[in-house]
Amino acid sequence: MSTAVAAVDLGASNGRVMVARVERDRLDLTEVARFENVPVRVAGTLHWDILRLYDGVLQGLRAAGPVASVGIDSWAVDYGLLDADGRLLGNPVHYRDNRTEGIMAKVAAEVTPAQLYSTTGIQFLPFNTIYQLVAASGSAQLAAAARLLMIPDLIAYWLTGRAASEVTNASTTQLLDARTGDWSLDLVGRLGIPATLLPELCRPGDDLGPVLPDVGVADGVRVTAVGSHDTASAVAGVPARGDRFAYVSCGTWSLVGVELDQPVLTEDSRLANFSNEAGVDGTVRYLRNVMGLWMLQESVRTWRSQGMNVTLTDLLRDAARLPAFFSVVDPDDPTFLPPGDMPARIADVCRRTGEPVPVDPPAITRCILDSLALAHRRAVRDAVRLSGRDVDVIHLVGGGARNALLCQLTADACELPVEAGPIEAGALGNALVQARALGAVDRDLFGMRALLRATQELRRFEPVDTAAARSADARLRVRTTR
Ligand code: LFR
Repeated sequence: MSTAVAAVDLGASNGRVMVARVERDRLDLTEVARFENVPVRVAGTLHWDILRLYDGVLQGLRAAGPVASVGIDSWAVDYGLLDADGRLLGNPVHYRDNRTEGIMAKVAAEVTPAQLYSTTGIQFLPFNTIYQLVAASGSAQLAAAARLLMIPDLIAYWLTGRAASEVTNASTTQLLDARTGDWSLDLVGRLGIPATLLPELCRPGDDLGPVLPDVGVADGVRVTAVGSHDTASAVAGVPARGDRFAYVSCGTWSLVGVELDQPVLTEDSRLANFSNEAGVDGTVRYLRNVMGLWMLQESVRTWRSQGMNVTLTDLLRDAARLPAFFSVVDPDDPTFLPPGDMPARIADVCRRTGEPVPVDPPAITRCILDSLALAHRRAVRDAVRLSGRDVDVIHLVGGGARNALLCQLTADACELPVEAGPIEAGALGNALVQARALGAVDRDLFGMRALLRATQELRRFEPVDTAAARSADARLRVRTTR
């Protein structure tokens, strides 16, 4: 008898509902719905169209057929605010909105970066929830708010009426104490964030209750908390053999790191801007955000808006024919974060750092992929150095696993084999946590990973040409003084 569960996986560019059928030794995944996620700028602020996304989820759940449970994961850091009646106060703001500009410095004046890091262990990214809340302080909306719910928690709340904050995603707020795993009330108090906004925490595997009858999806379906941060589900979905692995969860972002039992809260770790995000089963996702395929997605969007008829297949084919590591940028340059003309920004950065300026779409594509591979190298090496965890292999999961050129370049740059896949690691990690909570599989994280290895298609890339990457890395370090 197999158990069917629905995994809702919301990404920055689209949302998916997948149905997984799980047995002791079997696991298959079918996509039942896919819908666009198109942010909307309203009165100068970039928002998520959350009701459209919720509707996509509902349609997907209706198309899913009978399932025992639903689990929801999405990107991190963003939230909706509810009033005292539980009504949503406006559309959630997109983390790429510029309202958080300059806020990190403002927070640093209240709580030093060293204090903030030793409490939370979270990477300093300008869009973390903590900065979004400080940016919103004094607003009528925040004053009227009774509750804050992260995106997946908000969807779960609409489905069940239960307001809880799942811990893997809660850790990305930069308001959680990395040692206790609870909200840091001290931090919250010092920044003037009302502690009453923060819901009780729940964990992957917790039952959140049945879907409410008036939601209009099949009766009796339960909502189960999963690693509701998509990266937490993706890391749970990494088909690793033991613990000597690094991962690159590669989509809009590349999340690069290792899995640990304990956080690394050292000064060196802070300076390297590494995060200790909460993982499934009490693990620590020790990782750094690398700008990721966003740079390519946004370039493609720019070219199309300029009337160019580009396709990803052609770009990747043409880019693969160009010389490796000829022109590289640091993808972590904050200039690449907001939406807008990406090719122009890449050209500017190249001019600034003395790199050859890539002019046409294939050359720019090549520059992006080479630059990402080098950033993967830096992050893997830093993760190993700072955590003391040795690695023999890199698991590259998520949509980026489709991109053979990026996988090969990552193997070359990291001087390690890359095992690519599953593409749907996030949905698989989401589904396995549900299946386990329902008793359909009886496996720890390593057992779940063995099931993934046995059932999912993986591709292996051995490092071939490592010299070009090494010299480009050395060049970039000098040019960007990283
Ligand atoms: C990936 C991701 C990253 C997070 C970024 C913004 O989809 O969740 O882990 O840093 O989106 O939320």
